[in-house]
This record gives sequence, structure tokens and C-alpha cells, in this order.
Amino acid sequence: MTQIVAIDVYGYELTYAHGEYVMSSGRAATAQDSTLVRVSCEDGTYGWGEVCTLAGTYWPAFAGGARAALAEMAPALLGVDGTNPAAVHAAMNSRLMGHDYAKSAVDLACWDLLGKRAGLPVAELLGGRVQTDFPLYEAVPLSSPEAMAEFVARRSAAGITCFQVKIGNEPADDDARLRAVSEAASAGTTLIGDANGGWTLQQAVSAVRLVDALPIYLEQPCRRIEDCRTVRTLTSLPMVMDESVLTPLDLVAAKNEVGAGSVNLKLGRLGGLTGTRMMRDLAVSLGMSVSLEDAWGGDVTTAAVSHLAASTACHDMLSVSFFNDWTNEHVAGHRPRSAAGRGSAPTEPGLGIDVDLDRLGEPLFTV
Ligand code: 0XW
Ligand code: MG
Repeated sequence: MTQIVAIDVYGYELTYAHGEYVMSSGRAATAQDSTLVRVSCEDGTYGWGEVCTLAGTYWPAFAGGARAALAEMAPALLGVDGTNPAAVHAAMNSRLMGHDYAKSAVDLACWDLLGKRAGLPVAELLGGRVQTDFPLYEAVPLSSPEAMAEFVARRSAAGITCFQVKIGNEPADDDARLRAVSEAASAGTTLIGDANGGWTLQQAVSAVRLVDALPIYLEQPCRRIEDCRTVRTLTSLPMVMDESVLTPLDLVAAKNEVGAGSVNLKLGRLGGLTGTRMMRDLAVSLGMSVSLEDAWGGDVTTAAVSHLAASTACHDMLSVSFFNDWTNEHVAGHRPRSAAGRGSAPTEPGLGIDVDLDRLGEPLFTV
């Protein structure tokens, strides 16, 4: 009954709501290619998933790669129980090793299907809803100190109480950015300086000397985990690891070797809700707090993130993003929708949203 009979893959463009999104090393974009997957079962039920890689320079993934990997794996999924994420991963792994970002879109669709079949929201299947709503963070694109301070003041007025401040270029400039933002932030605001691995070890060593006394967290200062460990020995700033945590062993190393108290977990990097839930539970059992999100996305990604956040205890969570507030195009009516800087997960079964097919063109392909 719930055997997969068809997979439709759609592409659409997500434009950034605040102009140009800029990260370290000159990575900048105003729009991203996102990919939606609809998994349909024999009984007429279907589930939705999404993957958006943030161009091709955030991690080793790009939209064309996601679509090619989905085309490669889709035939192996026909006939598999779509409400069984473990069986679906086994089928995908029988065709492709890795490519977890492409697998993530299918995984989300299966959790949507499983929730619909069970009559329960995905949050309840991920361990239970323990938060009805939670504060959201927004990233501050890397720019001049003045422009970044203005962003923080403007979005604070909209209710945002946590900002991920993009840094990772010249240490003196990053110091000025972080100081300007700290002054503009209201009392009680959480600030996370995220270098996205953009500093060389030499730059990071200089940077932490400058910013050590600021009230901030420091996220992924250098690309390599070994360099982050060296940086950690030179600063008292609380550390968050992101890009270099791909496996449970990386997570244990982030905690025990780098001394990071938090980890940023992204659906696409970990193969969807299945892998991210496992890493969330491991992080929490190690006494770490988690940031929950993806690399980018729209309504479907946001719905998946909302269920993960709703099933994570408040004191175990550092930050959560609702990317559908960062992007202009809404395929599911801008649901789930934040209110005054806070998010919550839908209460309907599955992901609890439905994609409006009229907002999408023809599928890129159907298997
Ligand atoms: C993946 N990002 C670059 C996009 C969002 O800004 C979050 C972020 C990160 O590195 O944490
Ligand atoms: Mg990060």
C-alpha cells in the first residue's frame, strides 16, 4: 500500500530576502537553486522533501549534483515502503555512497509520509514535542561594520534575539564587525561569530586575540578540525563546530578534542532527519547544545527543521533558523510561519504543510 510508485523532482529559485548573502572568502549570492522531491505511494499518499545546497562553495555539493544523484537513486526506490526511512536509506545506499545532501530530500519526504500514515506530526515521531515555540536566529551577511550593525538593529526590532554574524576575512576588519554588532545588539541577544572556516590558522590566531573579551560564541574559525583545536587553546570564547562535523566520530572529536560545547547540525550534511536526529541525540548525550537547520531552503526545509527543533529541549538548543523568512518564494504558503522572531512546528500529521503545485513548473524529471 505504501510502496513508492513515483518520484517527481522539481527545481525552483529562492531569492534572498535581504539583498546579497555574503560569507567569508568572497562567497556571495542573491539567489539559490533549490530542489523539491515528491515521493508518491501506491495508496495515493505522498510526501515532500527539499534540498538547497547554498551554491557550490559552502560544502562539496551543488544543485546539479543533487539532481543527478536523485536521478541515479530514484529507480532503486520504486517498490520500497515510503513510510520506512531505514529501508529507503538502504535502497539509496545500494546505488550511491555518500551524497547525503541528495538523500536528505528523499528522507524528509519519507518522514512526511510516515507522519501522515501514523496521523502524527513529525515532531512526535522524533522523540516528542517538548517546545511549542522557540526563538529563531538570523545570519548577518558579511559587510561593513555599519551595515552589519544596522541589520542587527533592524531585525532586533522585528523580534530576532540571536544573530549569526558572518566573519572570516581580515582579523582587524572582523574585530570591527563584531564590535559594531555587539554595540547594536539589545541586552540578552545571543551573538555567534561564524567564520565558515574562512580564516587561515594564522588569521584565526590573530583574530581571537582581538575578540576574546567580546560576548560572543565563535563558530568554525578554520576549515580543518585540527586548526580549530589549536584556536581553541588560545581563546576563552565558547566554540561551535559546523562544517567539519560529518560523522558521530567527528562530533565526539569536536567535543573532546576541540572543546566545542555546541554543534551546528544541518539536514543536508547528515542525510536528512534520520541522521540529524541521531546526531542531535548524540550531541545532547555528550552535554552539547545544538544549532538546528540546513544549508538553505524554503518552506519544506523549514517545516522539517521546525519539527526537529520542537522535539529538542530548550536548554539543549543554541539556535534554529527558519529559512523561509530569509527567502522570498513560498511553495507552501509561507508555512510554518514565524511570529515576532519565534517559530513553531505544525500540528498536522507529517511535516504538516502542503506544497502548492501551481507555484512550481513541470517536474525536472519523474521516475
Ligand atoms: C549554512 N550557512 C552559511 C547558511 C546559514 O547562514 C547558516 C550558515 C552556517 O554556516 O551556519
Ligand atoms: Mg556555520
